[in-house]
Amino acid sequence: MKFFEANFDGLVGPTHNYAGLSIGNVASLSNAKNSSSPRQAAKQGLSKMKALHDLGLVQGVLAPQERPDVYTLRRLGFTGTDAQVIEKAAKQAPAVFKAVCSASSMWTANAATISPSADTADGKIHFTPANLTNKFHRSLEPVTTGKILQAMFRDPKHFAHHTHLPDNDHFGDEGAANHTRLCSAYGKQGVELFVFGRYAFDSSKPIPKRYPARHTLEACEAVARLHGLSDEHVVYIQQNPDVIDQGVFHNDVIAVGNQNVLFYHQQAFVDTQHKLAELQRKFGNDAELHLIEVKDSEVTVEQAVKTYLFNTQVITLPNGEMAIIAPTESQDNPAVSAYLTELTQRNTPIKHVHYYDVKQSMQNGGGPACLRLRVAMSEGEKQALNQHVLMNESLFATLNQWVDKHYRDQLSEADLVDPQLLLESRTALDELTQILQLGSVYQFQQD
Ligand code: SUG
Repeated sequence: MKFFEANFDGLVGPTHNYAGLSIGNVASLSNAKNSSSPRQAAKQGLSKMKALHDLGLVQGVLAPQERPDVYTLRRLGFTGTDAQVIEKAAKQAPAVFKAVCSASSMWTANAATISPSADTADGKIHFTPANLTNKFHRSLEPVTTGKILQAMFRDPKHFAHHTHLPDNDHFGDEGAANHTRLCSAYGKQGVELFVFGRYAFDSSKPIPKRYPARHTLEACEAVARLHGLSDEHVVYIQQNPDVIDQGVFHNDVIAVGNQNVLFYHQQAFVDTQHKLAELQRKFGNDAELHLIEVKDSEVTVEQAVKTYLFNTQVITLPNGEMAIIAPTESQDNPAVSAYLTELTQRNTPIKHVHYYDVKQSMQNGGGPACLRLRVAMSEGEKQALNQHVLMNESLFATLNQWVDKHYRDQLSEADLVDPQLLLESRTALDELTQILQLGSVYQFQQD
């Protein structure tokens, strides 16, 4: 049977804006208050999806969420019509209001953790939406994320969905951004690598001093239990607290893996040698494991954070060779682009580099890898999922037209208060649920 990895990219929502909401995420803070282009952002994302489809990969679309989130504002005590709720919140609690306007669900690497059927005890693909407790604006995502994932992966014969972990910092879970699966082939049992920032119940362990560690070991262990993974095929690694303090707020800003390749920076982890030895042992000898370590002398952590060298997608092309999907920021930096060119000439499976412009997302700290959620699957599992979310020529054209029809070209902080934006967003999302045949996944569709 044929197995492969599919990527589901977040479609950027109509309220994409720069609000400086993510302490610890250098780009988010440094672009705060800049005006954004939701239309350009959505189109940049669609172009990357189409490019991966054209490279021969299975590519899907994950729908955005409804923003501004007036339901949360009502929970927080704002009353009246939707327009009044928005106006009062913007005036009385501007920071809260900005948070409920964020289009952050676009970074679907944080949507969930997914374990493919080859790894799970019951032979199903398991999904756990991430609770994203560390940032208020992101903690609003998991319920709708769960509904959208269930509308895409409906068949209970193949797909098992879990509720997100308890909403508390002790179980802070940032999803697949801190999870990598290594395997000799997509259909074979793999090793699932969970990376965490801190221990929730042990204060003797190291933690960052400046920026938050969003994800806990205990959250990783809970997801591994829920998914029915065997201890012999799981490795937990702590992220180096010093790199979190340098702006590495998720592990996918400093490491990325695919099949038998782990590409990471020398400073990414705590106890690196010991942990990689465990990984090598659990990976076994079915294939050569390529551990590609980037030294400080080649690329500094600062350069990696600026250029998102590691927030790249390492993908396997239909001919078996691997390609790196990198942002143009990596191409524009001479040291980083020279590194990538040289990497393709080495004796590793990575043979190509492709650069894409996702600047609208990058300015909020989201590179190519943040925009995608990976699901390793078989042809049979692919047939069981909602076919309307899969990218092809026709969906690409339809979604571009949909963006042109509904999205603003420019959005500033002041525009978020316009009650018309909520109506535009709802009209757009209602139409999108018909295009993608998701059913009623949004709260406004249930009112
Ligand atoms: O959670 N930025 C996101 C970026 C997520 C990137 N994802 C991965 N690395 N996988 C975050 O920090 C900024 C929103 C704002 O400031 O307007 C934001 O939420």
